[in-house]
Amino acid sequence: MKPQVVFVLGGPGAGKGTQCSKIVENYNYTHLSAGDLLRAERAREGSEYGQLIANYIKEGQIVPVEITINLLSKAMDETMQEDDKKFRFLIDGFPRNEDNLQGWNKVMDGKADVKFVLFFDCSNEVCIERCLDRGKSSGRTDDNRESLEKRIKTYLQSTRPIIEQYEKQGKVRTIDASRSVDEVNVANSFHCDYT
Ligand code: UP5
Ligand code: MG
Repeated sequence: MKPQVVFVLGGPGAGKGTQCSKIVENYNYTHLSAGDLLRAERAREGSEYGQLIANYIKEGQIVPVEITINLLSKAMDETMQEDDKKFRFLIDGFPRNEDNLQGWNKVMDGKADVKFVLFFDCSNEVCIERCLDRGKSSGRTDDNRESLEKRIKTYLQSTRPIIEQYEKQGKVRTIDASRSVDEVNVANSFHCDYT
């Protein structure tokens, strides 16, 4: 079975990871966060990309796609090898720019279907507040005001145009992400796939 993919996009701290965990509880999807995979690779002993990834993340820049796509496709392969019924994926935080999108198309074209993009729509102010609040305990090197300004800038300059491209194809399902964790309602976006 070909992997069926939902891209999950939105600003830093919009709640992508939080809501993906809830989706996984209710629907048969596997959550793959590109950011989490990159952070794990950064921490992996002997990784040739550890320092590069660390620098990009702190600067709010987007890691070259060759690195990210390798991690994503490996994670998808491993999941499907373990259980061939696990072919639905939430790919969280990717594709973030044109380089990401082209890299995905080059490697995954014909091998995976992108069903839609789940877009977590949230103001920059709310995004920044959430990340600063999380920064008190997260230990993330990019949950500080300086990195956050860069992350927001990268999001507006590079990621929004990708969302707009998918919008033109009618593939975006928008979620109001500014509400509380329990009020953010992703159910409608998924129910229509199961009817
Ligand atoms: N929270 C969540 N929902 C809330 C709600 N409704 N109301 C109130 N609070 C809410 O949530 C963030 C915080 O807000 C948490 O404390 C949560 O409890 C609270 P979370 O669910 O973690 O939000 P999320 O959107 O996942 O935020 P995250 O910080 O993960 O978003 P980013 O997109 O910035 O981070 P990511 O990990 O995807 O990427 C980090 C960096 O990695 C990038 O900046 C980039 O440098 C690099 N990267 C790449 O280079 N390439 C990639 O493909 C991916 C990442
Ligand atoms: Mg996240």
